Amino acid sequence: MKKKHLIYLSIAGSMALFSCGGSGGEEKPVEAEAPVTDGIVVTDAEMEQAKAIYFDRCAGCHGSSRLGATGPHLLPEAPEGNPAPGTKLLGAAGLRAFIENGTPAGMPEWKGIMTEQEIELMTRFLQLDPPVVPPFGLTEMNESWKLIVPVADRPTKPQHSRNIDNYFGVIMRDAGKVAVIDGDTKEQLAVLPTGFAVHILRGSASGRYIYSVGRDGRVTMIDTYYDEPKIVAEVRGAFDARSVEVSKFKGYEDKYLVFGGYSPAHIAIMDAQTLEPISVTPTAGNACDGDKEFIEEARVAAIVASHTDPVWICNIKERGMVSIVDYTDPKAPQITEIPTARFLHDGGFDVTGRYFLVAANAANKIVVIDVPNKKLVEIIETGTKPHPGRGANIKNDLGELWVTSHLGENKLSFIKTDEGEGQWTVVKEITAPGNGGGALFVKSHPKSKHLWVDRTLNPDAALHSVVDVFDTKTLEHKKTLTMPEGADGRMVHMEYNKAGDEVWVSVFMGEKSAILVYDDKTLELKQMIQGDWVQNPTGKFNMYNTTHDIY
Ligand code: DHE
Repeated sequence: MKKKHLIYLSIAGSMALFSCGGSGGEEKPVEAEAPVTDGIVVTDAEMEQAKAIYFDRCAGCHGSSRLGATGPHLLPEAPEGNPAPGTKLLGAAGLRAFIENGTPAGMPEWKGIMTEQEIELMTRFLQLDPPVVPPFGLTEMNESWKLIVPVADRPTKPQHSRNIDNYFGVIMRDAGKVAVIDGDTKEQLAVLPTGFAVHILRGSASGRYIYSVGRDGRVTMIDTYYDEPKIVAEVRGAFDARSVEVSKFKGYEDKYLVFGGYSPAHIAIMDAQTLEPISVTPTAGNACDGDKEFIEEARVAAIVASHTDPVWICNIKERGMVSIVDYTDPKAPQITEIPTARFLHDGGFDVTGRYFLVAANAANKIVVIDVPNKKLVEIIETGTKPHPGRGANIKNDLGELWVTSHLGENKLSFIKTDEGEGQWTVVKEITAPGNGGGALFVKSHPKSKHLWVDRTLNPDAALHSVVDVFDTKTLEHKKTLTMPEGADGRMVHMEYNKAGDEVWVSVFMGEKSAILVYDDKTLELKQMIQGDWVQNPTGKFNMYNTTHDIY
């Protein structure tokens, strides 16, 4: 039996789920076929709810079209040659077991986060064919574009004497907001509505603007020259996205912005002063391991901007391609594709800024790219599902080392990046206290003697509510920092201040959200930032460190 459905690829439902305050961007109805399989009934209202839950909770790992990525496919019948069973074979009971308990390989347990009604609905929804994603291109982007303050009407110099370099942009994920905090005084300067579930922030090359990108594909541009930081432009680049960057090469500072779409999967270039869309390049194409497989859903994962060349490095997740995008002609960007490994996720530069290291987390590998020469250097086996964030650069007797944590096991891997014996190999592995993985991010700073790691997705509350600190010289474990009284939730994502003597950690997914500020020397808690505006904080981005890729 088939039934017509109006498909809204919107996030309105998921906003209700998260009790969001921000606006959700536009809805775009299209007619599409959404079959209802005999025996499994999903009403229209349930279909809308299930799509919103899937988009919000599942699409990141299993793909917008349920074709699989970091997680397996979730199609009713397994595609030929795919080892993961079809969802119809798993049935409601099998799907429920996965949803409720997660997996040791990194899928979180959703029991307690999703309600019983939501879990039950998903066990039905996932046995049906996935809904179709409507088109979204330059026309739709232009329609969504809002230039709130034209460049000529903006201040020509800061309206205040604060130290913008030490501003922190902090994502209040479930509120759909970004808070700007003065890192020197810890004063909250503004809490701005930026769209649903903002994922990351990046600083402009000049250090003036903050750009945010959300799961609703909205890019928001915040001007820090105002006494109270203010949104000056916004645009929607896709239905779903995770990454954004600006041009940083000399002569191109703050000129162009690149946006990576998850759904539809494309690279969009915009004017970095106004966010006016300039061009869109779909990322579909062949997989990295030959020309046998054409991949339509080729989502754009991490993006970094080279400081040494006029290029961005865009990572095409499902295809395992690292795309070097030359932005000198933004209307027709030259793209060099480097086949690497699947599925590319997150990464950062080595200490010199010449090499880019990215996790191919389904292959348990780290890929190294020589950016100026647009060449693959090495693909290094590290551990189960490496997840470095942007990684961390430290130095000790083993040399210059870039560090990654792992989602699927308790392991920190240290890759030697400087010349000499062992370059581009794992020269050391260590573990954190306790069992299992769940680490999402590592962080250090050139002025610090410490390496920090979280365990956010570990199922054990005793581990996901702490962060661990290691000595960068000896690589010995120094301290586990436990949840302070007055805060409750999981600890996630560390960020240094500009001076490199403070570390900010978020507490989210609990009863009492907080931003914890630690003294990096003593490892004592200096300050706990809370208030009704601190709602499930996730990523924190220091303006100077983010702009200059210091980690
Ligand atoms: Fe992230 C970075 C994708 C889940 C917090 N996340 C990234 C990047 C990608 C990505 C591609 C790299 C961006 C870049 O550098 O350009 N993240 C995804 C997902 O697809 C996934 C697995 C599921 C999803 O649906 O989003 C996912 N991420 C999460 C979370 O659950 C986190 C902890 C909280 C949240 O936002 O829901 C989370 N991701 C972050 C943060 C960064 C990030 C804080 C930036 C790290 C940095 O220091 O740059």
